[in-house]
Amino acid sequence: MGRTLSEKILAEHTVGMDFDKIKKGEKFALKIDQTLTQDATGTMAYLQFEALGIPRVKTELSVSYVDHNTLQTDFKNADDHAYLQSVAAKYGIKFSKPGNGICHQVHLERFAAPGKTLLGSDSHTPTAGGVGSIAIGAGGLDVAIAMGGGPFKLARPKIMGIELTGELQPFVSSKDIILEILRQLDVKGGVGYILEYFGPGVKNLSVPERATITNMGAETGATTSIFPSDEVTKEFLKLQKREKDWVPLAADQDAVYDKILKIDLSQLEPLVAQPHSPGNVVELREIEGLAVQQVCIGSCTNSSYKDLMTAALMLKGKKVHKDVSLVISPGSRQVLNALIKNGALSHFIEAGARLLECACGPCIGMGQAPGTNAVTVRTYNRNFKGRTGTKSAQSYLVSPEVAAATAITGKLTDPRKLGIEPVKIAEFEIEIDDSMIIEPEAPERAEEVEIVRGPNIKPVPVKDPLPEKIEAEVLLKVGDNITTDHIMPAGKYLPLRSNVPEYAKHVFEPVDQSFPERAIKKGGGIVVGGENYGQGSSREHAALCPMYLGIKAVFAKSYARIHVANLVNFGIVPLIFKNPEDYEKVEQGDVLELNFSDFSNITVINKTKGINIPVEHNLSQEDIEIIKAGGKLNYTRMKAKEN
Ligand code: MIC
Ligand code: SF4
Repeated sequence: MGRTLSEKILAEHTVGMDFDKIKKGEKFALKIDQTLTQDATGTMAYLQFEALGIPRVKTELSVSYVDHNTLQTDFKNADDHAYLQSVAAKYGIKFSKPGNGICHQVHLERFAAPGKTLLGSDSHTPTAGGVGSIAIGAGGLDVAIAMGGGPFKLARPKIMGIELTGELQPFVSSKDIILEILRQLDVKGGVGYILEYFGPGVKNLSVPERATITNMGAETGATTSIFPSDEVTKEFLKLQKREKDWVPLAADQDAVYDKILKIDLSQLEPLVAQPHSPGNVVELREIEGLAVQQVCIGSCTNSSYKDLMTAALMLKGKKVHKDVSLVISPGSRQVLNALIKNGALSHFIEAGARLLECACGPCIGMGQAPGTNAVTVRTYNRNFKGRTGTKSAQSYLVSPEVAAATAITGKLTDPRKLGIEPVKIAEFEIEIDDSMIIEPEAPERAEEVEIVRGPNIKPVPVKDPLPEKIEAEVLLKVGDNITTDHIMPAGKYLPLRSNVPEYAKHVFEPVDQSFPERAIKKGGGIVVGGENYGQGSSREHAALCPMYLGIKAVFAKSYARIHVANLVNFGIVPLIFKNPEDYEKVEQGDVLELNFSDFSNITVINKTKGINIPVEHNLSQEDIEIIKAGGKLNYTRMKAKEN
C-alpha cells in the first residue's frame, strides 16, 4: 500500500519504533530537524532550556525570532529581546532581530525545507508546510526539549487528503480556500488529522499561497498541513537562493487517505469569517455592505509579496475611505524592501494607509485596538472575542483583495464589483539580506557569553508531585471552544510573559475577572470546560499560570491538541467526561474528590451533589509519570539523574 506524503516524512523521522506498527492515535516519538521560537513564548522556552542544562542545541537548525512583543513602552520587552539574543549566542541558535519580520514568514523565506521536521513554539508553525515540511506547533517546553535533541511525542495523526482541482477566479484568493475548508471543518474538524493537499489544482498555487492555507489550517485544530514539493517549490527556493534545499516530494499514487475533501478552486467565491470564530464562515455576498471602521492587512497568514502587491495595486491612485483606518504590517523586511524598491509602498502611502513595522502587531492586540463597537476587517487568522484589544469590536477575517476593496469603499465589498482590472503579480527579483539574522557564537567562545536577565524575567515555577487524593472546588465552569486567549489573554499583557507571578493575575480575565483571586484564596481548584477546550494559541502560559494558581485538574468534553499537551507538561490532569451529559452534573462551587491511585480507574466524587462522575483520559504511560512528577521539567530532570 502506498504512503501519503505526511506518512513518508513521519516514518523517516520516527524514533525507536516501526512507524507502520503505530496505531492511529497512539503516541510515538518524532525526530525534530529544526525548531523556531518567537519572543512571546520564547523567553519561557529558553528559561526551560537553560534549566535542562544542555550546553548547545542539538538540532540541525534553531532560530529565535522577535516579532510579537515589539512595542517597547517600557524596559520589559527590550530586556526580553536582550535575554533572547544572549541565549541564542550562547547555545548555538540563530537570532532574528525585531524588525526582521514575523517568524513564520521569515522561516518560510529563509529556512523551511521540503522533507524536514520543524517544531515551533507557535501554533502557526504549519506555515512551513507550504514548502513540504512537517511543521508542528507545540508548547515552549516541548520545543526546549527538541532543541536539546529529545524527540517530540505526538499521537499518530490520521491523514485527510484535500484534493484541489481547477484554478481560482480573479479576486478570489488562497485565503478563500482555507476559509472554505474552515466552513466545512469548523474549528475542531481537523483535530487528530494532518491536512495533506494533492491534485491538479496544487500546481496553480505559489508557495506563499500554499503557506496561507497551511498557516490557517491551524484554525481547524489539525496537527499540521502540508503541500507536495514540486516545480513551484523549486522556483520559490530558487528565488530565495536556496535551490539546494529542494527535493521533489509527493504522496504515492496509491496512497490511502483516512478521509478526502474535494475542492474545485474555480467554484470558490470571496468568503468571510464573521465574529467571533475563524470557523464562522459565510459568503461575502451575504453580509456585503456592512460599514467598516478599520482594515488591517498583514500577519503571518497574508503578508507575502503577492498579498501586499495585490492590495497595493488595488489601492493605486485611490484613497482610503474617510471613515476607515487602513493599517499595513508587512510580514518581513524582505517583502517590505521589495515594495519599497519597486515603488508599490507609495501606492499605500498615497492612498492614506498607516504603515507599521514588520511584526505581528494588531493581530495579537499589540497596538491598533479598534474603537468601541467598531467593525474591523483583517487578513489575519483569528477573530476571537477581545483578541483585538477591544472587547466590543467585531472582527472579520478576509483575503487581501476583500480588505483592499473594503478600505476604499468603507464597507465590506466584493472586490469584483469595483471595476478594477485583475492584475497578475509578476515575481520580483528579491534581494537576499540576512544581516538581521545574527549567527551564534562559535562553541569555543560560548562560555564567555553572559546571559542578560532584566528584572522582569523571573524563574519558571515548578509544581509539587501529584498527591494520590485531592479534594478541590470547581472554581470555574465554561462552555465549548474556549480559547487560550480566554484562559491567558495576550495583547497588553504580553510583556508579562517572562514573569509568571504577575501574568497569573490575569488568568481567565476575559471570562471572570475574579478567578485569580478566588483561586489563591481557595488554594487552587478545578476548571470545567466543554468541547475543544484550549483551542488556538500554543501559549503554554495557559497551563503554566493556572498551575501557578494551584489548578490541579481540568474536566472537559474534549481538548485541543497543543493545550492538552501543555496541561500535562505542567502537571495539571486533563480529564474527559466519560458521559458528555455529566458536564451538566458539575457546577461552579461544587467540591470534588479525585483519587489518582490507579490512573486506569480514576474516581471522582462530586461531594456537594453526592454522585460519582465517571471520567477517562488519553494519557500515555509517560504522560502519567510526567503528571505524577509534577510536570515535565521535574520529570526530565528526574530521568537525567537516573541515567
Ligand atoms: C497567536 O497567534 O495566538 C500567537 C500569539 O502567535 C500564539 C503564540 C503566543 O501566544 O505567544 C500562537 O499562535 O501560538
Ligand atoms: Fe503573529 Fe498573528 Fe501570526 Fe500569531 S497569528 S504568529 S500573533 S501574526
